[in-house]
Amino acid sequence: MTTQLSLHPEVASALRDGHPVVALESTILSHGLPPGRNLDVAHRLEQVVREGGAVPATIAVLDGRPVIGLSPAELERVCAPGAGLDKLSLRDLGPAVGLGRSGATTVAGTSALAAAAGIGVFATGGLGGVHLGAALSWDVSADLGVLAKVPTVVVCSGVKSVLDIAATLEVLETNSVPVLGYRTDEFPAFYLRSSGHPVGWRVDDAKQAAAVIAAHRAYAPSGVLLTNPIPEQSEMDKALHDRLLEEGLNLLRDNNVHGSDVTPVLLEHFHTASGGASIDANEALVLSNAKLAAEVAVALS
Ligand code: PSU
Ligand code: MN
Repeated sequence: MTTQLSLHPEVASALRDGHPVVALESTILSHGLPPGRNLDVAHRLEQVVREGGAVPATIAVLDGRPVIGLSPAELERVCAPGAGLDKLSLRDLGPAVGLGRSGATTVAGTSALAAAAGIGVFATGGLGGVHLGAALSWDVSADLGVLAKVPTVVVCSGVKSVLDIAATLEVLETNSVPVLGYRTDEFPAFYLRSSGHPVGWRVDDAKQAAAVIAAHRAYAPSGVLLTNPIPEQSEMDKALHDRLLEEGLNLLRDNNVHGSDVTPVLLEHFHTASGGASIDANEALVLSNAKLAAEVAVALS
């Protein structure tokens, strides 16, 4: 058993030379998107990061090895139908590595491994947050607590509207995580551009974002949330979105879905019940986030 990170040679040399690197997560591939579509998205994400002038590092744990920068064969393995990978938050990394298991990393797991590798910028789709009814269920994603402790910039499209957005923003404030809106004054709601909740600060280009991030790092140990609304032409129809959300919440309740299954079950309902429209939206927003993350990584380097 080794706890050492397994860095892709290209990622290792980029980090050594101070070239920009962007981390990408694997849970969105294994648990968030259907097989068939996920591998295509995985490739396009890496391509967008390269076109932006940075080196992509998709992160997962394979056979007990924390891999920073999956090879093409490893990407295929993570995206394979029936890959049966566990969903690894930060607390699961020790067990997965210690027991030689394989799993896809969430925002929490990916942020921690990226920081350990010296990668400061990470792109994903949606951050985990405070679930509706959390006052009773205590279901608050570890993503929030991890952002409080690791200095990673997470570029995302906010959190899904299935979460309690107001409460999520409160927890981010408690944890001293600045929330930046990229060309917006409102916190984005994943499939929709706006949530009605204001962000603390707005930045209008990658240079401004980098200046804020560099200054934040001088004073605080926490990460930064850079929120980027889904591109206008890809935004979901609001009425369809609201209907799927209500159905999805009923589905969770009727089937007694809890814990780490909540997010994947809900996403799956959106994907099937929208006839794939939500997959197109998901893909568009995560690609847009990867592009922005590369710009920010370049501006920071
Ligand atoms: N939001 C999405 N798609 C996803 C996730 C979130 O729209 O795939 C994944 C991310 O990996 C995130 C995790 O870190 O779900 C949050 O899970 P939980 O709420 O169980 O902490
Ligand atoms: Mn949870």
